[in-house]
Amino acid sequence: MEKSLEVIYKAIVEVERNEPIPPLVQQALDEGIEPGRILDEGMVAAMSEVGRLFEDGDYFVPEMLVAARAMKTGLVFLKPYLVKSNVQSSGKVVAGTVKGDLHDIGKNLVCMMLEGAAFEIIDLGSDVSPDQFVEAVKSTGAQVVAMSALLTTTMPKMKDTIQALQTAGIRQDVKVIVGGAPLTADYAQSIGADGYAPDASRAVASVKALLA
Ligand code: B1M
Repeated sequence: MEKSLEVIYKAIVEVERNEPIPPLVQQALDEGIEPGRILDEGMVAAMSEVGRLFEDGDYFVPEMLVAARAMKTGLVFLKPYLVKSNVQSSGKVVAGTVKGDLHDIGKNLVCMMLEGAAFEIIDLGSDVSPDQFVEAVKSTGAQVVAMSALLTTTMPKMKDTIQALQTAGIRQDVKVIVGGAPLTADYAQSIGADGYAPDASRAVASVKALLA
């Protein structure tokens, strides 16, 4: 791995250093490293390591928070390089992390990638209730609902949201795509979602396929 990617990785994992990420990202870009590699090998890999350290009891919530904040500043900086501007909208997507779940980095990444593919994003944020998803679809006429969950305990909220769309009589008007670390394609199918993607770039491919 190039030195500058390693530096980004370490700056996120070694939270006590509190090192600003954007200048490090700029350095990697200046060296000609592709934005996608900076994201995957520098930033996303670092968050996985933070997760492992948390699992092992070496890190606690405060460390995860510092790492998440660092990752977010890096993502905001990298966004213009990941998102190409397009003119014509490919469709509207209502996106959010489900009720009870505050993890929004993966969801933000999915939103960014969709934006880059010319989708109009209505980002409801995190901790989004089934009713909020329903209201957003009604008020925007979105064709897609994109839900993220990072906790095994909040995954069932995806099913509740699909049920709420059904109850509101608008389930047939939208395609539902789900994702997040604990999810699988089988789980997505079992709750009646139309699509599943393991990462942000495949989320774009999946949404495009669903609307084709
Ligand atoms: Co929490 N957390 N966390 N956390 N956290 C995990 C998820 C955990 C796996 C850590 C661990 O134990 N190893 C664990 C969940 C265990 C489980 O449920 N089985 C966990 C826990 C337990 C918790 C708390 C309960 C801890 C506590 O309080 N005791 C708590 C819950 C709070 C809540 O939500 N109610 C909690 C809190 C937090 C912080 C707030 C501190 C922070 C989140 C900050 C934020 O997001 N704003 C945090 C973090 C940072 C993590 C880890 C370390 C990193 C998550 C992340 O951002 N990854 C995480 C460990 C891990 O995942 N390895 C962990 C990077 C991101 C790019 O990946 O989100 O997976 P990810 O997104 C991917 C794919 O999943 C996919 O695309 C992205 C990549 O391209 N994807 C989609 C995501 N959404 C998609 C939607 C799609 C398609 C693809 O279509 C719509």
